[in-house]
Parts: sequence; C-alpha cells; structure tokens
Amino acid sequence: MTKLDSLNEVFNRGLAGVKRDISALPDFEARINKLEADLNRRLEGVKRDTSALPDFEARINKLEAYFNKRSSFIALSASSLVGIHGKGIYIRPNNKKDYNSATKFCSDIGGYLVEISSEEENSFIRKTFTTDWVIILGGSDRITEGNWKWAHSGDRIPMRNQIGFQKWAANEPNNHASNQHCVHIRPNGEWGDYDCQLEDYYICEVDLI
Ligand SMILES: [Ca+2]
Ligand SMILES: [Ca+2]
Repeated sequence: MTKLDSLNEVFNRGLAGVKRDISALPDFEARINKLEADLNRRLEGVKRDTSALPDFEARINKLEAYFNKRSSFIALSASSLVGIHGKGIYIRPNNKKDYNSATKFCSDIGGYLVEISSEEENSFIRKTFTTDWVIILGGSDRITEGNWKWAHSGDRIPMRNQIGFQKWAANEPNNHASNQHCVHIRPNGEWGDYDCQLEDYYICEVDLI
C-alpha cells in the first residue's frame, strides 16, 4: 500500500465517521428538543409551585394560630375548672370578666362563651361549675331589646312562654333599669338577665369535633 492509499483510507474512515455523526444529528436534535420541552414543563411546574407558596404560607399561619389557641387552652385548663360533656370541653377560668372580655377570651382559646341548649346541658353546667355565684352565658338581647340570641350559634333563646329550651327564672328576663341585656346562670340552674358590664365568672365551651 502506498502512502497515498494509506492516507486515503484514513480519510475515508474519517468521512464515514462524520457521516455517521451527521446521520445521528436528527436524533440528537430530537433528543435536545425533548429535553428542552421537558425542562420547560418542569419550569412551569416550579412556577406553579412558587405561585402556590402564599397559599401554603397562609395555611401554615392558620395551623400555627390553631396550635397557639390549643396551647393556651391546655395551659389554661391546668388552673381552671374543666368538664367534658357531649362534643365539647367546658372550662371555667379562675377569674371574672365582663361579657365582652369573656367573649374575646373564649374566642382566643378557640372556643366561645357557653351556650346551653338542653336541660341535660344546663344540669351539667350547674353541677360542674356553679356553687354560690352566677356564671355568664354566651347570649344577649343587646341588638334588639327582648330578642334574645346565643352569640356563637345565632340561635334564638326562647322566652318562658315559648317553645324551645330555656331556663329563665320567674319574672326573668325583666330588663331591670332597662340595662340588662346579657344572661347568666344562677347557682340553682335558673337564668336571669343582668348588666353586661358586670364582671363575673364565665365558661368557655370548646368543640372537640
Ligand atoms: Ca334586655
Ligand atoms: Ca334580670
């Protein structure tokens, strides 16, 4: 083989290689295109995830608030009278508040000022919490005089002559001095209306489910 033949052979081998590479190019391009499309899809996914972040943060914040409420509730229950009835935990902190402050306090621990909707619940409250003092309940006629409602549920509190559960004492509610718009339970389990500004013991009801 002459030197020229040898060079020619090397050239031809090289050319065949280049031809192979070139013939592989469409595939290569297709693969690049596929990768690019894949990357774009992932990028869209990342963008979606990022746009979902505020929601995620809001949910975390909500959970945190819930946890904090439950934590204060647990801390509080150590120094309070606590009872469990039906679907709720009832807690009577060892201090007195007026209606608005008591309402806010119960809300802060994830509950509401107690509402009584049956003889059984009333009897539970009386036996568990009342001794020789009155306890503020979560209802009023502050919006419209004589139109009594539970604050949390919005349910009507019937008058003595109306259908539905109520435990008004004789001659109550009497709106004494035109200044009694909140309701409390007395040691004997009966209810009376009283001045919402007065500070008394109160019960928070916290639903378990
Ligand atoms: Ca009233
Ligand atoms: Ca009264």
